[in-house]
Amino acid sequence: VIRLHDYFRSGTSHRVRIALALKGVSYERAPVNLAQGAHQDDAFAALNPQKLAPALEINGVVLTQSPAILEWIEETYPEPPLLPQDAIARAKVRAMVHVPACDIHPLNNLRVLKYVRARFGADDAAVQDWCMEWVRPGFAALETLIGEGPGDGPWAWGAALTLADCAIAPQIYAAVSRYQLDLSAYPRLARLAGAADAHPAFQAAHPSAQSDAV
Ligand SMILES: N[C@@H](CCC(=O)N[C@@H](CS)C(=O)NCC(=O)O)C(=O)O
Repeated sequence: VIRLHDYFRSGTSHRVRIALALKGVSYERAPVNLAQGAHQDDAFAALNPQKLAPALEINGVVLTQSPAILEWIEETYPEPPLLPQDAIARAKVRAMVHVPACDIHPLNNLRVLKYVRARFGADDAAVQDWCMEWVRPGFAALETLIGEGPGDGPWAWGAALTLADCAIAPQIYAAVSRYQLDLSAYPRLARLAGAADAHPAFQAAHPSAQSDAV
């Protein structure tokens, strides 16, 4: 049994749901309500000592860190491949995973936003500015990186769906839904988002399609 401990609105969880859906892997969900702090409970800490979603439980073994989980999914379910064959191309796709995973999302995470509110008195407008400060350069870099790839989209690595799309689509969704980011400055990301919206796996993985969505 594969059980995903996640939260509908969690971008890191969203990445994993997309990859599982693209590979056609069936799994159960065990939602963890991050808004209510359920990830701080002992029960969840026993799964992930970092107290962060997602955690993927496979017959009692628990995997954490969504990029590591994406790689496990790719290695365990090779079809359809979500990494190119060539080592340079793989490194470039992984770099596009890491832009949101290492350099955007961590700065916009719930605990960080709570801290800037509590420690520095940031109000809603300041929190939005804070988030956009990290989203904009990350998205601008992704535009360039996508443009340097095989081209002609609609995905980050040309016509091929890759792990990069699993990581980028949730970050776009978060920026647009939470902060009303206008994607017109990022035409390649807008095209990727459009392709994701039309794709059944991305639809199944979408936050609004989850049982705990509110
Ligand atoms: N690098 C980790 C980050 C996990 C993470 O920060 N998850 C968020 C949800 S998207 C979380 O649990 N946040 C809870 C908090 O900040 O208190 C991963 O990619 O899995």
